[in-house]
Amino acid sequence: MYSQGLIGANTQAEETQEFLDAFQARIDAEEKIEPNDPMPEAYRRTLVRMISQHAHSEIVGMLPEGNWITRAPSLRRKVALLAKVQDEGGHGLYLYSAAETLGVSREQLTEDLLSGKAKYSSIFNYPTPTWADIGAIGWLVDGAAIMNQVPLCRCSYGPYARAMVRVCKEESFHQRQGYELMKSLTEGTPEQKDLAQDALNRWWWPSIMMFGPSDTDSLHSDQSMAWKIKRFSNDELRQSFIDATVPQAELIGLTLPDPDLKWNPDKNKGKGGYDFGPIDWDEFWRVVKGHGMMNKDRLAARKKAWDDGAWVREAAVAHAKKHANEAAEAA
Ligand code: BYC
Repeated sequence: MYSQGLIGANTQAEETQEFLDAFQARIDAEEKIEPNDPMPEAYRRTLVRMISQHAHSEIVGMLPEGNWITRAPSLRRKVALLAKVQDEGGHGLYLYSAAETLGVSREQLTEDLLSGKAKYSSIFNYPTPTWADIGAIGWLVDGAAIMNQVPLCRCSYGPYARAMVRVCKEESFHQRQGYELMKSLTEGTPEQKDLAQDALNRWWWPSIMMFGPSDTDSLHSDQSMAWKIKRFSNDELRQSFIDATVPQAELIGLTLPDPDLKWNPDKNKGKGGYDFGPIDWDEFWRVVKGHGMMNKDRLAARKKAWDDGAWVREAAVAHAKKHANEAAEAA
């Protein structure tokens, strides 16, 4: 999508009040900011943080589902799961390319992930012990991702916004395959229905946490919304996700593991919405800080893939150099 040739493009500007006001005016006029445009350093850093965190999440997100490819219960399920996991890999590559347009190399982004400096979504630090987890991830995790990412198609930074369009279309397919899988389990034997309920019990709260800390504790939301990187706050998106998902659970006869869940007709400016129970923010921060069930395994898998792939990167560079030399000699 983009070439590494953009790395090093000088987008820095002297951040006078006049420059900052003119930049904000472009944002307010809904103009897209493009890679070579001058931008405040904090805007660039926010995007590198967010896009790289998103890219890492897509790639790490291949691991919990990849765990089940060899054990999918039918050819149809295997093909769908393979396609989904492959899509996530593609999303990661799009997003790394979008981050590279901000002047940071993929090597640097990977180093930041492996050293723990960069984050990836908390949700991928939970294990997938049963086949029903594949349904729960598609339905809930991809469902939450769509809720968060559709507004990102209108993000002020052009490359991120454009990458999101295709990503959201694919996430929509992922969400449907997950929900259809859960529906099939609920229509099966009592044991299969129990598997689906158990997976929902384990994935519901972590999915709710994916949207990030509550608005009162969110560090970056205000500035990111002023820059139109984010269009809705973490709590607004979380509420929309809950409101959309509760009827889906009811339709397939599953119970959400929250005794406080209750329709409130006065919520959402009178449109109605669900009240829900307290979120365990201690658990969220524990997982984000590296102490979830699978954090160590996930990073170890990424490190192994990076180390094992060193020869491929070296060969690609050698091949490119050889061709560049041949082209120079022919000229
Ligand atoms: N996990 O100020 P806040 C997918 C961090 S992939 C970990 O509200 P912001 C999929 C946050 O980074 C889904 N950390 O931050 C793939 C910040 O710490 P730092 C990934 C989290 O950026 C495969 C601190 O908490 N989606 O869908 O304004 C298969 C304070 O938060 C989390 C994206 O990345 C978390 N859940 O808002 C299936 C979407 N939440 O960085 C599916 C793009 C917060 O200051 N990202 N933190 O150290 C976003 O929309 C926003 O970055 C967030 C957070 C809503 C996630």
